[in-house]
Amino acid sequence: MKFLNVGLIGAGFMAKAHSMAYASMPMFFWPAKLIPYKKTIVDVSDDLAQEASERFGFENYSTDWKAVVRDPEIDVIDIVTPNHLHEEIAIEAAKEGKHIISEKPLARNSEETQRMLEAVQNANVKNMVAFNYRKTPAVALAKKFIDEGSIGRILNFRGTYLQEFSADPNSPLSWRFQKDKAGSGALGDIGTHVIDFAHYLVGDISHVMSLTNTWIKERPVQSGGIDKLGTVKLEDAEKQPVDVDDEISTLLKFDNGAIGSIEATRNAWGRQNFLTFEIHGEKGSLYFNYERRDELQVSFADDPDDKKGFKTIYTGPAHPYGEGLWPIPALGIGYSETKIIEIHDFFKAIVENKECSPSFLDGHRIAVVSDAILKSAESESWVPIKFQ
Ligand code: NAI
Ligand code: 4PW
Repeated sequence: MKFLNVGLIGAGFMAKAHSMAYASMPMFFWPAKLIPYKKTIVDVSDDLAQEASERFGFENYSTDWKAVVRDPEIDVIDIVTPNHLHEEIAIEAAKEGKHIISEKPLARNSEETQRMLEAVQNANVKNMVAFNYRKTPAVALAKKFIDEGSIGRILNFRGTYLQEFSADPNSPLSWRFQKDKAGSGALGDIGTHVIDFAHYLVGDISHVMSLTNTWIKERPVQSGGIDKLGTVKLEDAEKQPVDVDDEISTLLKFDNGAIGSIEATRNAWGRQNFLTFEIHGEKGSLYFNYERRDELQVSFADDPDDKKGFKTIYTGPAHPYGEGLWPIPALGIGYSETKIIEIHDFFKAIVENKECSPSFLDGHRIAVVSDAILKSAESESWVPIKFQ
């Protein structure tokens, strides 16, 4: 049995999700040629790091990510810090020859992601960016149908990511609402997941024409600490200006001629994790909503006239990743399963010496599109996407 030692940098929300995935991956996908071992977890204070090591099951803890990146016993660096730290940690980890998985967005902007990409390419280490929603079996099934030609040439992609967690003006000015830490607002935080869907399912975006808005101009400051995603309100704290977008809306043109749109907001009362796509092709349509993530809705042009309309496929053993998940469709795919599949695919790429999907290159391309969306909103014009 071979183990790879993981150094996890950051001990908040995503540390919980990734630690569960490391523990569960071999229970779902067996036999496993490589098994993750939770070696060292890092956070900013001894108390936080020690508590996290006990809670998430790591052998060691540290407050010095540089020492962990340099530790010869560590094989994999997993970056689950706020976005402004991704670049430096990834570049140092690549120099040390570690395989790297980084949370999304890959970094704050495409200049940072370009440098990260060059670092992993120069070091020839495996690299994955954690756009986990594409690992949902129903999304992977949509990809399979598209690749098999089941809906023909794609005409239109319509994607949304709508949440309500920051609709309340007393929802704090945490790191997710600060440009120097996050890079952008709803765009980088959630819009990038939809850009990932668009690239994965349709192809490269060639042009964007976008609008952005910051509806809530100031918020009560949260100094440090994990972002509680709006679950805690700070009514009496000092307020400071918000310098990121609350909402983006963009039209798209794709290299292959398809057109489409993306909307993302964290200010939509009633919407929780409303991550959707609807794709129309010449021979059929597909619809997915993460709030009903066991399901893919499909409609095919050659369905008999009296049976036309969307039908629901509940993903299970017959579908992507079905061999490792639950034995009956609709028993329930959860957020954890998307992360377990992500870690499974990351380790499989290491074992088989193949490219990860999505890789840092994918994360960089998403950052280029994100930068273009901001530029388009500012210039009120179509902006072409230029990958370097
Ligand atoms: P969080 O606020 O819950 O936790 C971040 C942790 O990083 C905190 O414990 C903080 O103390 C620690 N940290 C800050 N500076 C550090 C340093 N220098 N060294 C070590 N630790 C440090 O944040 P969350 O929600 O876990 O987000 C982390 C990353 O994951 C972000 O890039 C975010 O965009 C991404 N994310 C991805 C999700 C997905 O669905 N793929 C979901 C949520 C977050
Ligand atoms: O990436 C996204 C986030 O940062 C997530 O998938 C959901 O929205 C959960 O946290 C935020």
